[in-house]
Amino acid sequence: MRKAILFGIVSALALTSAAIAQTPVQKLQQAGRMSFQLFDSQYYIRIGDQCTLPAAGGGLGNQNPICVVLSDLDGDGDKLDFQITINQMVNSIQSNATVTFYGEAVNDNTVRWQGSRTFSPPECAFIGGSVNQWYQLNDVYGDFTMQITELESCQSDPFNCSSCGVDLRLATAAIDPPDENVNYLGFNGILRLGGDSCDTGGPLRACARTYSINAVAYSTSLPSRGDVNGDCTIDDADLLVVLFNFGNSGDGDVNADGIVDDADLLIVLFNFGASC
Ligand SMILES: [Ca+2]
Ligand SMILES: [Ca+2]
Ligand SMILES: [Ca+2]
Ligand SMILES: [Ca+2]
Repeated sequence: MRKAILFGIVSALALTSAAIAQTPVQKLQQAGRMSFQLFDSQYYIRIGDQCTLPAAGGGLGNQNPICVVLSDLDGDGDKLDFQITINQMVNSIQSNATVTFYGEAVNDNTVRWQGSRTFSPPECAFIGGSVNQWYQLNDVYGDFTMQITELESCQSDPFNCSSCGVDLRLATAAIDPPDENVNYLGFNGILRLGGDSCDTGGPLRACARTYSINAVAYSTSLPSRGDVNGDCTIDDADLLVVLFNFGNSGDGDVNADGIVDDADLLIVLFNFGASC
């Protein structure tokens, strides 16, 4: 009997260390959200049939922060995909058409997001700011990689997406000198110069890209540590969810292995009382 109890404790401890060894990418997936902002980044606009003639360039300016929901939109098992509008990508483009970005873990703390969409017929959007023209948008695309750092302490969410704090920070790498083919978002289409709609004005093939983008995001490790009900604290309410769903899947599956079991229970117990 004593031997059995001892064995139980030892295996529970082994299970605990195995169960809590989640990577930053796994923690992000369990959080299921991130607060994201694109800061001032280089851009160019090129014109002509092949979009080879430089027409404009400089700094894009800081874009508004956005609250991104992460889920598994392509069913590959990675809860790293998100959908945003073109206007959320670049605020001067007045289109609510959506683009889906699919995330892939490059390693334990790095995620690469790629997305593209072709519009047929073209998406008609007014571009404000220095462009100030109607635009027939044919393609939108993006490819960027962010690295996750675990913060030493909990901070309030700088972008105000959640009342819970954040302890994961994501950032694109600084690319110096800027490289057009690293970490970019782009738009290809036809400007209608001087027009008052997408059907009037002089058509001009124009391609825009912002590159070596400076993007920062925040998320939280709390759900991966046992905050099942999302109230920013790991306590008896979370424990009850795990116990209530024991043996099932879904709510209470803290380590996202498809089943609510003693591994999840141990994670909650191990982090009991933590909050952020
Ligand atoms: Ca996925
Ligand atoms: Ca994926
Ligand atoms: Ca909780
Ligand atoms: Ca589990």
